[in-house]
Amino acid sequence: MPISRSMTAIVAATTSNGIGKNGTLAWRLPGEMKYFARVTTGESPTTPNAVIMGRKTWESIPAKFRPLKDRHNIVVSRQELDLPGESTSSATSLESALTQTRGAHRIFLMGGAQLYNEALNQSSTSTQSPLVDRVLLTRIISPEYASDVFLNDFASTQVDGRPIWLRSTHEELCKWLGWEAPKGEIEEKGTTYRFEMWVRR
Ligand code: FOL
Repeated sequence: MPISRSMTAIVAATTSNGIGKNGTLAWRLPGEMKYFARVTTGESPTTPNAVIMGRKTWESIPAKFRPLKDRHNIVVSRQELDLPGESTSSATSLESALTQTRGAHRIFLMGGAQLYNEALNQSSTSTQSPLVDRVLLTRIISPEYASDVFLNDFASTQVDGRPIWLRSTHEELCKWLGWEAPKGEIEEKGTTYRFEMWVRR
């Protein structure tokens, strides 16, 4: 069965595309985490959004925040999973996870590296509708946190000598979000970052 819906990947990455260390995030940025929660929850309580994540990402979420509230949590694992709560489901592949999102308003892929890279690679080689057609990237500008898992450099992907990912303007990001996100470099506890949006052409 062909996949009819695309997802938005949401990720925070350093300038060398590091996204985590020892099974968790390499930083603690409450303001950035609030952005993640607001974006993925959305503003439409009648039709919640879905968040799709890998098993290791699920396990990395503090137990008290899991399942992520007001969102349909779909966890991808080859093994059958026994998940708590009514707002959770398990899926054995990204494609299968997508078929379980039916009523969702927006669908977010929230990691980790294995799923991000699977989805972003597939979307660059397939002529079909891509699994991921938008990336909400929080670029951690400094410091360069040491990482042991990395996002592929999706932004450099070219097809026929042309980049397939284009960075949107801040205005386009806010329009898509439906609210005004902070523009430019944000400083939080000595860490500098920026909210970006990338879309597939
Ligand atoms: N994308 C971005 N931009 N930042 C992230 O930190 C991030 N993290 C993940 C995936 N995409 C991301 C995966 N890791 C929680 C914890 C870890 C996690 C994702 C979410 C979590 O506990 N979220 C709560 C917020 C709790 C709080 O306010 O501190 C939630 O309700 O979303």
